[in-house]
Amino acid sequence: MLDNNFKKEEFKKSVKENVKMLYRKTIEEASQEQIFQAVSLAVKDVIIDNWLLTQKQYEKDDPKIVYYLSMEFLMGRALGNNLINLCAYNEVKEALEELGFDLNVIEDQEPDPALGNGGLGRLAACFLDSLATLGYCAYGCGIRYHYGLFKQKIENGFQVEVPDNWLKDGYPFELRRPEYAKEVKFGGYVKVVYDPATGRNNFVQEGYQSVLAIPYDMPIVGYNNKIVNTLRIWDAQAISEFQLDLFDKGDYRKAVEQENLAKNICDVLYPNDNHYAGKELRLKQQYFFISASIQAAIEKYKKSHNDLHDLPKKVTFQLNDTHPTMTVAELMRILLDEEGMTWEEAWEITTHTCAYTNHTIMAEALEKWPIELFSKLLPRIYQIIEEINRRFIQEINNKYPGNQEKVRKMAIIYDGQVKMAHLAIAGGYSVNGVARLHTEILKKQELKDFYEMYPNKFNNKTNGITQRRFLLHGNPLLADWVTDHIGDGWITDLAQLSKLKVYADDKRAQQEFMNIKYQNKVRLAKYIMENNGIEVDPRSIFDVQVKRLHEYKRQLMNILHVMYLYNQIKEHPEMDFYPRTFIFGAKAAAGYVRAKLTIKLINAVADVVNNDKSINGKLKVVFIENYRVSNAEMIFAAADVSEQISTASKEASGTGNMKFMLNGAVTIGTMDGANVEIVEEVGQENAFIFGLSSDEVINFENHGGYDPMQYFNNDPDIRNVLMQLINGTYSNGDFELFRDIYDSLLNTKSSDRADTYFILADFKAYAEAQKRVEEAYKDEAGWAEKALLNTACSGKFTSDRTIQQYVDEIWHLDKVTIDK
Ligand code: DL6
Repeated sequence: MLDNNFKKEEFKKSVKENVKMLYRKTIEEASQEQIFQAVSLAVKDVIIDNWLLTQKQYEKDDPKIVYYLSMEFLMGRALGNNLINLCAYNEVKEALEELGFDLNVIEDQEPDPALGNGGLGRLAACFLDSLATLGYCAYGCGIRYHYGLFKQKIENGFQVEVPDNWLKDGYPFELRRPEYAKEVKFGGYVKVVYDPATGRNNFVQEGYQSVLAIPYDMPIVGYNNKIVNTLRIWDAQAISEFQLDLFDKGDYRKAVEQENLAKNICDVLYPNDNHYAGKELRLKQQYFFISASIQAAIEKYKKSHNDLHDLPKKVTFQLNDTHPTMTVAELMRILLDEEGMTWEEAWEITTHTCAYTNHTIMAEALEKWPIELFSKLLPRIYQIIEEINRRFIQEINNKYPGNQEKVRKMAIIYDGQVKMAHLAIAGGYSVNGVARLHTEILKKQELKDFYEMYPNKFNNKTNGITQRRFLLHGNPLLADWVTDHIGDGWITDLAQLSKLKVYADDKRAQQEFMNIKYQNKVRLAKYIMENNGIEVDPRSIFDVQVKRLHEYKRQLMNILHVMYLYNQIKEHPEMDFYPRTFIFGAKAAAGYVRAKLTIKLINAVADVVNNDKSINGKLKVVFIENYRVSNAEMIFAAADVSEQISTASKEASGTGNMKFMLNGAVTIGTMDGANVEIVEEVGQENAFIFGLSSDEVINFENHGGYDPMQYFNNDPDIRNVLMQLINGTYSNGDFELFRDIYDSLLNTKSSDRADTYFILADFKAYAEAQKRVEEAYKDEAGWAEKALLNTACSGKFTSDRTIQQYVDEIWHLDKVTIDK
């Protein structure tokens, strides 16, 4: 379908014109990168018309707005996605072919904006896509990091981090908006000034340093509806550049300090996933983007409304985890100090405007800021939080008189720390988890006391993903096949995929489906050859685990199992074994030593196994360098088996699991996160489930009784594999290289329990489930049916469904359509 604004000949003309204007070149002389810039500009031109239309419509309809506040937006490349959502992908492909260019190659020129770490940031990006597609007025608010998540190089099997200078050549899909700049204040002290006119004390921050927050807007194009929402990311600029007179007044030191503050704030994304590092700069980043975003939101609201008491009817601030929790205090500050409201009025508004999503139960990810650091950097905000805390403790005391234990567990400030999750819960009207099991664990375990106090705030919103990127763009062959069979309604209504169920046992459909999978495997095999120099057989089972590297995700269990299989093949060369390619992709946080060592282990095993001619290529191991959104799309499309093997209870939801399922991969996994709901949709018989349940894990954690040594002593297969970690098998005779991993499984060196993530407890069940995978794969028709059913049953996992639930149950937004 061709968007009305999109005329092929005009488009070609505009690309040529852009090349001329930007580079003083003819199209024949331009490089692929220059063509990318010129094409993007032409596409942006179309988008901007729709952006203006959307703005006009919003001004007219005055819909309620959700501000999705997030430290991370893992957007991935924009060009292809924008073309898909403009319904102009094929036309532009054709136009470029006529000009002598290949759209895929042009798309590859785009830096992959990696302003996020993993699931949490990518979820935010999917949500923006769905919000625009469903016609809801939404702003993403975040930070314009100059360096996104590092690029990963693998050198001698080790991860090396390379800075990601994504802005180096300029980013065509952003618009600088200096006219909307906001001042953000840090440090200084709070002066109390009595105002006899009102009889109130005013709180005035003095002696502070300022930074100017400059917004950059990125268009978020809805699918085929002309709606274009905005992702607003803030950059920092020194205020002294605007106030050169500071130098004249001799306040040189302050000017330099402000300059430095501005320089550092947006430098780099912290590369931690599910881990809190407690760095002062991170706290600055948080307040910086929150203060700017909330100021801008209030200013916008006041332009067309005159009573701030009605703010909750028109605005929701959704906090993507605790990182943006400062919103609660900043909104209070504005309402109290700038709008002159009473505490009660301000609190009533705030607690009906903020809502919080929890994305993890990992203790190490919980944000707790030392009060010295907090109060020094943000004196007024800290003061407000102290008062929130004082009143909150009063509320606890009223409800549970004399129960100091409750206060200890629930206070916002306790033990010299500000607990951000507690502030987010007390200061908002909704708390949600991201999969049913996760929400239940929050209610019964992690946030039990809060649930008891505010049961009505708690709700579940199972995550989802956008099919526009992860099927329509990432897997065009399958997308076309689906459309041929059930029409194209699935693009905006994924539940329609269930119409495919009737084809599950249809021989021809099965063959076509598996043939598409095969072609996608060939495409990935080519990528692997070009990038890793490893030859893999597309007829082998592609067994894939791609996600951030974290101990709880248990990539280690996967590679230990590969070592076990290799031992089996070596010991029993005659054994019937279906060829398997184990594919990994994962970045480890730069300071996460054990995770990085696991990457080295995977590569070390790959070296030995891939080069052992005696096993006739039955087993291959590939570690794909620099796993990111752009290569992810290709990887999901090519997977047969989706590895979702986290320790039960630890993965809040997972979203990769959904992307694999959509693309017809079959899950091998634990009953964790959204896997539970995936199995519910597709049926136990179409997945391979194994391992401890979340209740069993939690029971061990609470009551002890887990002894990994018992598995080592009683199971020779496990013992063999573990001994190979310390006998040089995979380290050219170096006994020490992988000792830390060995120790982590068997020896308690610190206060941590050995084998924190129950790898040895689940190992044999995992191996047995893998055996079932192999048997099932040998049955071609049976496997095709399973694979097809996975696609057919994945309708629930669209982010369109998730967003509609947020809208119905938390945000209550109004649907907008662009007037014709
Ligand atoms: O909700 C998105 C995503 C989940 O799918 C993952 O299971 C979960 O691990 C991830 N959580 C985080 C938490 N980070 N912090 N803080 O990334 O969220």
